Amino acid sequence: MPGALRKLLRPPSARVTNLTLLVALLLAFATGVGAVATGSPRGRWIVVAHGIAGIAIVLLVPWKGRVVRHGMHRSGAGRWPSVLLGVLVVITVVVGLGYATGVVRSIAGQYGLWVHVAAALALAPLLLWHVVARPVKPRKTDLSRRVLLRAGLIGSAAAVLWLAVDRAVRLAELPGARRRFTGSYEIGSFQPAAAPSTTWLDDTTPTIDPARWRLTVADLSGHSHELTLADLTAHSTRLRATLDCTSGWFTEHDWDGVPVSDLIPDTTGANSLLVHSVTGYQIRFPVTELDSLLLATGVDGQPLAARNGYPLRLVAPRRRGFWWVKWVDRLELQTAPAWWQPPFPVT
Ligand code: HEM
Ligand SMILES: Nc1nc2c(c(=O)[nH]1)N[C@H]1C(S)=C(S)[C@@H](COP(=O)(O)O)O[C@H]1N2
Ligand SMILES: [Mo]
Repeated sequence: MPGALRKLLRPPSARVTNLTLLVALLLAFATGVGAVATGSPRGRWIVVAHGIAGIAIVLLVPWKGRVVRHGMHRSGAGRWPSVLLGVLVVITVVVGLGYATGVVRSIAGQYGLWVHVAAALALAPLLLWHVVARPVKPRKTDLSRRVLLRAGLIGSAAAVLWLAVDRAVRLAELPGARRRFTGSYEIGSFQPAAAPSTTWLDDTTPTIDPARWRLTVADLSGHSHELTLADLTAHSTRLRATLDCTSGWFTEHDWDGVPVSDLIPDTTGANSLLVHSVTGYQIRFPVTELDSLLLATGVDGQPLAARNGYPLRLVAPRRRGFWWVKWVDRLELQTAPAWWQPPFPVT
């Protein structure tokens, strides 16, 4: 091994190790959130970046191990939360890899990805505390050539390992090889009865009397009109689209319904469309996207099931499942921009 490379691979100081690991964790966290937000193939890179960041953390284990071994000799009040943090990182990484390869797809009846995300969310406050409790002040030398080269080396090694894992999964024909670019697994496509049903947090399927239900369509000036279910089914068209839930599954169907732009031909002055559910769940779309949206009354030639949004649900191709509002009762043009909302629903 050339001397320069050997020098690079020599464990760095504790502070450089800690800072590198912190950067890798922050990258994994940010790209993880990005991975569950993305629904279009253009966002594939963020899912790949997430896998690479996760593997980089694994590569840092030997270096961090040295730091931990030294730290454990000193007893301190902060030890147990730190141990818990370490355990949560290990769980997050192991479950993430189990899910991505398809080796472990569910844990205790939960979708593996859900467990992965829950562990990652639980470790976030601990990580924050961990760094606040022992602040590592960045120094100018942290950006030295050696440190940057080392970071580049770890990043490249992680990328190569990610590719190797990806190839191995394909060669071994593990379930992970059949995933979509978002990392999700297929369930019940073109078979509405076999398709899953879920809610974002704790919404429950409402009981809706189709004879009394109306869709209210409101314009910018507050004027509105109402449509019955029969009004909507009279103008049905078909759209093939994939519902891809952030809990790690997707399902493809032919959705029957009315294009939103047929109901709202004129968006002059508006920036967004608020799509509201009987349950109070709501989400705002940019008006530039209305042409791609469908309000479905049926799926694969059958009426929608209550659990899947009967009588009316939104179909939002290239958006993740949480945008596909179920039990829609109101469409409202607004001047507020579409980004003027939490990045994920809060209801
Ligand atoms: C510091 C925290 C995290 C670590 C260390 C981590 C690590 C990992 C690892 C190692 C994988 C397997 C990747 C592969 O081999 O392709 C993975 C997959 C995944 N993780 Fe995370 N993750 C973290 C946080 C999150 C968060 C916060 C989210 C979402 C909110 C998330 C969402 C995902 C998704 C969607 C996948 C499957 C996609 C893929 O295969 O890359 N992760 N994670
Ligand atoms: N009103 C309402 N619509 C909703 C949700 C919800 O909780 N309430 N959950 C969303 C999420 S997270 C997903 S993945 C899809 C699930 O649709 P499905 O039950 O037909 O599979 O509905 C979306 N629409
Ligand atoms: Mo979802």
